[in-house]
Amino acid sequence: MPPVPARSAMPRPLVAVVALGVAALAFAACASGGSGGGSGGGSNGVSIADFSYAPAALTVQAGTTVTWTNAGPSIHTVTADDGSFDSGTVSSGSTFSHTFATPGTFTYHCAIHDSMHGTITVTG
Ligand SMILES: [Cu+2]
Repeated sequence: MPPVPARSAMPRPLVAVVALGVAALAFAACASGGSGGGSGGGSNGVSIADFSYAPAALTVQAGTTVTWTNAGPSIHTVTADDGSFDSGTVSSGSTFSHTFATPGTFTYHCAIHDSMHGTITVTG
């Protein structure tokens, strides 16, 4: 009667839930891996708003062009700490792009606001 089928049916939904979870994780891993490794253009951006860079730390592959977009009302700069690149003034709504040809860690700051710092890590 009912007791036996009901008990044997219990594990199936649990297995399904676990399978869905694993599938979701696998999908997420594939998605992030795909956007990071493949096309190499267009998807590497840093937003400047509210006196900070977002994300403050970004990792890209060598040869990637990173574009900063000033999404706030104030003017900012994207200035390498070592002077290897400098946007000059980036006004509200404007962008600055720089191509990172060689691997390394590149720290930068806003020349106008001392508290604004960011890092681009370039992998080979
Ligand atoms: Cu600034």
